[in-house]
Amino acid sequence: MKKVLVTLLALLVSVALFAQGGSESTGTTVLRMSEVHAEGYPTTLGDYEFARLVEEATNGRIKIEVYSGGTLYDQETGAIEALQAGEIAFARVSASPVASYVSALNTIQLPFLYDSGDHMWAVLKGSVGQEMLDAVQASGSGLVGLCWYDSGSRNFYTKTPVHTPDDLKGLKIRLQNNQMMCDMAAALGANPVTGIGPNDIYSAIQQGTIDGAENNWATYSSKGDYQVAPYFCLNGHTRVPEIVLASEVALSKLSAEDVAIIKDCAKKTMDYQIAEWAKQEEEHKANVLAGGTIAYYPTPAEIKLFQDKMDGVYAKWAGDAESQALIQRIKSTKY
Ligand code: BDP
Repeated sequence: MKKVLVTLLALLVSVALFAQGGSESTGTTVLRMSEVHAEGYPTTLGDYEFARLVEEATNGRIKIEVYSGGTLYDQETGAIEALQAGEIAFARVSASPVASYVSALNTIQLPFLYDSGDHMWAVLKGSVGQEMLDAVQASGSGLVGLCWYDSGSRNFYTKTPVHTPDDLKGLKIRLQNNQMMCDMAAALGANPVTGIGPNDIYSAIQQGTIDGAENNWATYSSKGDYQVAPYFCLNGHTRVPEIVLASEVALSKLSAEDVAIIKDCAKKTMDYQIAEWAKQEEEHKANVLAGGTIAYYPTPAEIKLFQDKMDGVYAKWAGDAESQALIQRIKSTKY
């Protein structure tokens, strides 16, 4: 009788494990992914879609756990270093801080480089986009570039109105951890401040550590920053794509087939994320405008005032022949 009970119990346990989609004997691998945005944000939705596709394509052998809201790393540089050390397997970050590790990425996020979102996507979905992902892997940084996500254009938001670069003079503006972006803000007359994670901008503005920051509609809205910096100047100084990164150390522990599945699944989530972005950008715009944001659309002449100050940035960061050739390819990309 005892023997029958034990056998029955063992059977029940194995059925339960099977229902969960994995057990030690089937070798489920759980991989962690870091994300600074909240649940429901377009990038976070992209992360979950990536996790879903990988789990489906590996019949549950690989599970990706998404840690949103910066719960693992509240600064993207922290997530990038964790990828390099193999502490986590994936992170969805902005391409901006990645350029500090893979300098080639600065060229594709130079100020006023693209005519529009369509232009940027024609570039990123074409040969340049793939070459840049390859450049991440070839850089020796320990990072592997999987795919691009949308993040619209970046604009200044402040406690006082900004219409032209003159209005930025002397303002302490939070920038992402990227020297080229700091040079851009300094060229416009602002005092760049780094080291503040995207979830801490609100309190930094409130406490007066900074006078403003720069970002897209969705981040400005979802982080609540519009409540403390109501002036949003749509100067569109950059288009910085998001990038899904993998850790070279983590991938080295998987089979070549599984790495290929992961790369393929990441690419398959791009159109989904881009569509979510487009939808939510409008919703976030409506949200902040209803919440008291004073949006200012600079005239073409005013935009030119911003653009004209970028010569030094281009000379320092894209003066070499390689960057010049890449800029040429980007400028001549049809869309
Ligand atoms: C947002 C990006 C996020 C960055 C943030 C920032 O989606 O990845 O961390 O900007 O400015 O647009 O730090």
